[in-house]
Amino acid sequence: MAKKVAETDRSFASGIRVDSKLRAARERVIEVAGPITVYTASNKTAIPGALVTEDDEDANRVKGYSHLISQLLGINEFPDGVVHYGEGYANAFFNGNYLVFGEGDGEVFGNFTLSLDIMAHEFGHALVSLGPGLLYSGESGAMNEHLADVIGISVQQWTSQDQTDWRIGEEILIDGASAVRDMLHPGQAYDSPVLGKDPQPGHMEQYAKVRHDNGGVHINSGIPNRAFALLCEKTGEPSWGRPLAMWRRAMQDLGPRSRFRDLAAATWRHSGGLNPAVREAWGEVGISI
Ligand code: ASN
Ligand code: ZN
Repeated sequence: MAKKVAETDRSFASGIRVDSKLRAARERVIEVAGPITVYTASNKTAIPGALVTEDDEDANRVKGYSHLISQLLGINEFPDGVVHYGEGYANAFFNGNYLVFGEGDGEVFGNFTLSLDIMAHEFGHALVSLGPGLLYSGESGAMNEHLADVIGISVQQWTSQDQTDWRIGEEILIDGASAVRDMLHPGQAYDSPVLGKDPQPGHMEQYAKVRHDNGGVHINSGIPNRAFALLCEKTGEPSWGRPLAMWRRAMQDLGPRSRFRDLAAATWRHSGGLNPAVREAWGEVGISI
């Protein structure tokens, strides 16, 4: 039943109904193995490596998270996962086929399987590559990053039923204070001697013209991220309800070289009764529709 609710497209428009069965499913997350098949790279970098054993904690978290992600998004097929990638590897990524997780360096970053929104973010990259195929550089790359964050935060907020937490990846930062990104307050996810200061802008006037990071894909994603968060804040709509539905539909209108303004226009076309708020949210980050 819960699965059916999540699978119908209508439910995205009306917001996911959270029935008690679904709530119970979330509480059992660690025990419920979702649709993913998980391998271990055994601290090497060959992908995928070998199938995990049942007592692999990292794999079991990833399996549980795949259940949540597939429930909210109504997805039956899932890319395979790889855990224990590399030695002290402080990142996670989607390589076009596999969702890959490092264990972290143990000093700044903990294990990358600890964060549901990071995993949902990587899964978001899989959706983007199957869908609009946004090129991973410059503005289209930043939009690729943004869409992955939208998927990440929506799964996270739906799971916790907490619409106030806009931070991505706080679970993997060992200092207990920082996060990888803050969608509502780009530029405020971290500020420390080890990490430096979060470079994300939240307005087109601060768009970073840089060469590194594929032309700032993890930097300029702050701009549309803030528009998405502002829309949810202004309307009181939970991210995982109508805003997520709009963004998923808008994604279908995009192509490899789309720009922020193309996404803004597409979300406006799919915004139904929320269109004044959509225009306002994009306007606040310097993108007029
Ligand atoms: N964790 C990063 C991401 O998914 C990895 C990368 O830079 N591709 O965005
Ligand atoms: Zn990413």
